[in-house]
Amino acid sequence: MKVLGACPLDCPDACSWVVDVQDGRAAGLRGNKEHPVTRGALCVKVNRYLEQVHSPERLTRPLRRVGRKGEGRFEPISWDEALDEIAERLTGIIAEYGGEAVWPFHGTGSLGYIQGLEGLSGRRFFNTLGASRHDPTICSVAGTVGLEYTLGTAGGMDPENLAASKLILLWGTNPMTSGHHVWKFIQDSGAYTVAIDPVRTKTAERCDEHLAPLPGTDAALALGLMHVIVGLGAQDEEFLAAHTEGWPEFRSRIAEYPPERAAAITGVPVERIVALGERIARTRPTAIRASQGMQRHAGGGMALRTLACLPGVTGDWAIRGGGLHYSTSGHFRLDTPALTRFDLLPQPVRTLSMTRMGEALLDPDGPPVHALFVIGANPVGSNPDQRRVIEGLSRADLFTVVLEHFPTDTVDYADIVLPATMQPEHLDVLAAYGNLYLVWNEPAVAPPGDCLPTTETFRRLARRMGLTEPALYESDEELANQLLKQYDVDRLRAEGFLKIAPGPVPAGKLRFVSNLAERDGHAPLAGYTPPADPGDGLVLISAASHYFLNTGFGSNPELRRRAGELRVTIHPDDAAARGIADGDPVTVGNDRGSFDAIAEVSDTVRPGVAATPKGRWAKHSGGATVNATIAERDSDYGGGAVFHDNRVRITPRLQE
Ligand SMILES: Nc1nc2c(c(=O)[nH]1)N[C@H]1C(S)=C(S)[C@@H](COP(=O)(O)OP(=O)(O)OC[C@H]3O[C@@H](n4cnc5c(=O)[nH]c(N)nc54)[C@H](O)[C@@H]3O)O[C@H]1N2
Ligand SMILES: Nc1nc2c(c(=O)[nH]1)N[C@H]1C(S)=C(S)[C@@H](COP(=O)(O)OP(=O)(O)OC[C@H]3O[C@@H](n4cnc5c(=O)[nH]c(N)nc54)[C@H](O)[C@@H]3O)O[C@H]1N2
Ligand code: SF4
Ligand SMILES: [Mo]
Repeated sequence: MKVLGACPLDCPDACSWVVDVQDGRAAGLRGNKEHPVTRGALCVKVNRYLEQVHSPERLTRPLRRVGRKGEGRFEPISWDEALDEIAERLTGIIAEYGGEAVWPFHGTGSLGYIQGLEGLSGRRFFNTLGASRHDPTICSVAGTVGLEYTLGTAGGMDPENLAASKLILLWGTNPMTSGHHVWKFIQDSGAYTVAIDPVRTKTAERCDEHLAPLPGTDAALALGLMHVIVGLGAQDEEFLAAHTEGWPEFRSRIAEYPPERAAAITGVPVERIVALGERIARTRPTAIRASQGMQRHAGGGMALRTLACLPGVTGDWAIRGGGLHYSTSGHFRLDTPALTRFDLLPQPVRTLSMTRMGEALLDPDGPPVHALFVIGANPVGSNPDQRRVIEGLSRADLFTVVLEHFPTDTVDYADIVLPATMQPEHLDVLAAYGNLYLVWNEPAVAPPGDCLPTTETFRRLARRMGLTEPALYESDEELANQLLKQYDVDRLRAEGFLKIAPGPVPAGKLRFVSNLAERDGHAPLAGYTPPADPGDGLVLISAASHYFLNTGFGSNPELRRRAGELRVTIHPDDAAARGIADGDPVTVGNDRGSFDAIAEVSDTVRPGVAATPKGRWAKHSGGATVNATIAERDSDYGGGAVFHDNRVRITPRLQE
């Protein structure tokens, strides 16, 4: 039997897949050939997804902690025991401290709307209790807000239209690793491709040209390019007059960034800026494919905001194959409020930011958190300021429940662990953020052991606590129908995917001057905001690993073998200055923390920059990963994280 499903992982592509079920077991998994973006192919990670599903390491029983927090010693218990204990602890905590002492911490392990982050699975239950809100700030919010200021939407262009582009700027994005299906459309276009990335990534290797700016300086580069374009008189006056607001002010802003100044800020040679500016000036349509990488900086929101102005100056927004693609999420008309039901909150509650977990657990601005539910997240591995996160999770008075598939670093700090179903075992719906398809995931097989869908876990917990709100007991099908009111659910379910129609971009006029930004307390005019880490040393970029998905797959034996030992890449000049040779053991650190790695001396990173992949498990890495060095500091817009705005010292590690 073949069953249509969807990849739930935090990846722009949201592949449609086909599960081959034999004797009630998922025996095969392949990409859906019918899906126009998946085109039959998954990826190096998800080709091994069934190894994960059938892994002997998989958590299949509820567990109760028996050792110290962090030790990772547990005993299996029944669901009845687990639910009784959770219900009792929650009731006590809420009676003593109020509902806001409860924090449902949702991560990106699954982006599903029914079981995962996008519908904040379980949120109805938490609303009934009056729990704190959770703001998933860790990934893309700064760029989203920045684009909304300029465009009135973060939706952007349909990436399938990249096939019609003549010039494509791959700006702070590494799709060959972080979502490769878009590359087909880029390849089909035959366009001239330019990678703009401090690191010569797998993507940059494939491009016609590569510019390596200093991290966090992209808006200055964009302004320099626009300076060249306007200097040639290549701005689209008609588009500017009809579809934009604030052009005179923005034109003055551009005038502040002649190529020489942009070169001084970005470290890109002036002649390269001039040449690329000239190329953009004469090439219609030009498209920008940007993604989340470049906005993990103090000025990350502003970077996307200013980048989205560029196709406004050239008029590319009006041409098929022109514009900017960051995320397509803004185009889906999904009724998430119907899923999350924040109207069930008995009173207004505070919001806790995902990226500020250390602060929220140790030094809260408001009442302390006493009960933490970690759902599809691995904050020990993925959050900034690992040492403080661990310190917070180690609090003896914190009651922590972790819903998981694998014994992650975070699981080790749980009081109760609940085993969750994996994608072939439950119903879900995905909306891609790198294309315009909804994808349906039909349950294909029964779960192993005692694993339960997240929805069912919270239905049972609600019953155990005697909650009477009917919305807490609706089935997964009912939830899906409520979410998808605007779409043909029967067709989606039958065919496995459905392309939606995008809204207009820009929505209304493109705003070089944004009232919304001003209202939020930000500069009204788009511009450049420099990086902020005040430390010395090299800027350390910790971007997507080719072999892991955040910390997911982090214990898969074959992927670990292929990823090899943990390396930090340093430019030969920077290595020489520190007496470091290729293959040397080094310590990478700053005032926040440090981790150990092997030096890879290579000019794939520009001078002043070092790179190491994200996603390693602390318990495989001597107790600390790159996230020990990252500051729990907000980016400019939306409280986003600043993973790549991180200065470190790299020193040789003496071996005994
Ligand atoms: N294999 C794999 N795929 C993934 C993930 C994974 O962990 N592994 N993660 C998934 C997730 S959660 C997300 S959000 C997406 C993210 O996907 P991407 O947006 O591709 O994010 P990153 O990998 O953080 O960064 C992309 C590139 O930005 C570059 N970069 C960093 N700072 C700057 C800067 O200041 N300017 C410029 N121009 N470039 C900069 C980095 O060197 C990197 O090559 O990928 C998803 N896909
Ligand atoms: N240094 C550095 N750190 C980063 C980044 C970076 O660029 N550099 N990028 C950041 C980004 S973009 C993101 S999105 C975050 C991600 O941070 P997190 O949201 O913490 O994501 P993961 O580390 O993948 O952890 C997800 C966990 O969910 C589990 N899981 C998967 N599916 C399900 C499910 O259906 N139910 C349940 N209960 N669990 C499930 C997986 O086993 C995994 O352990 O990491 C951030 N961390
Ligand atoms: S991780 Fe991305 S590329 Fe890989 S199967 Fe999932 S959606 Fe497709
Ligand atoms: Mo992300």
